[in-house]
Amino acid sequence: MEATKIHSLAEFLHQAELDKREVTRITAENPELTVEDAYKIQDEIIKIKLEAGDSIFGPKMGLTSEAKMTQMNVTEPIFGYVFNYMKVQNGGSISVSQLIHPKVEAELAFVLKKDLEGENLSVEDVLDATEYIFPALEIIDSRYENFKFTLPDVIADNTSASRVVLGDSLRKPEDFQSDLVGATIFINGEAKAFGTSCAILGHPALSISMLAAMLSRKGKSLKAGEIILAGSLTEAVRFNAGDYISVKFDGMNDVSFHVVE
Ligand code: 0L1
Ligand code: MG
Repeated sequence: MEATKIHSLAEFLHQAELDKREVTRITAENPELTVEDAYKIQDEIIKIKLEAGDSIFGPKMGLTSEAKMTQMNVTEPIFGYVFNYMKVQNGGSISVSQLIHPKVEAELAFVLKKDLEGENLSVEDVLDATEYIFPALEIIDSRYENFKFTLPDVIADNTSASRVVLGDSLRKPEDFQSDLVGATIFINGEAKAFGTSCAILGHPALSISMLAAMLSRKGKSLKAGEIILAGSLTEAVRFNAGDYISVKFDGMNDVSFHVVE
């Protein structure tokens, strides 16, 4: 796909986020769009945001559950980037009027103490390079009508990245050698979704390994100090103004936010 087309599709999706407006998926008019083109559009959105003064918080993995991969007919997850403007304080508020049709996922985040590079890294390689693992909530907000998209659409749309709430319980990687962590999403005190860390590609460290592999094919690597969202333990749950979202993770403090108009 031509560079001018890549740029105009990136502008289109970036503007949809700024306008908080859902748009028709870009493959409807561009059915030839490949996964490679889609990552170029994502790169262009990142460039546009950086030029506008935004800064990257860290990478995120998406479609890490078997259910989502089967639904999208893929064998590999996808990745995108969380920006600093997307960060929300634990216990803080998220305004739905700033978003389109947000959903919340219970995730685990990794902080690296060493650079990670290459293909086929084992769970042990990843844990050995990890400083801490901590709970986080990802708010996804596809810019597409009714959250309906194909794989290239969602990659181009920076994997629906929208907001992130970071928990304050830092766990040592040793705790994740064999432990299964569960998480339950409560909305206004009612349990809405439950899942375990096993839902993230069998083990969240394998998600980081896959990210390292996907980046290494692009000549990139993961860096010490980087915070990475490994993927969701649960399905994504829609929320509305007036809701209070609180997520209980085994052995860690709750992560929560209020939803305001
Ligand atoms: O973070 C995720 O797993 C979501 C990736 C994009 C798919 C979606 O928006 O549902
Ligand atoms: Mg996610």
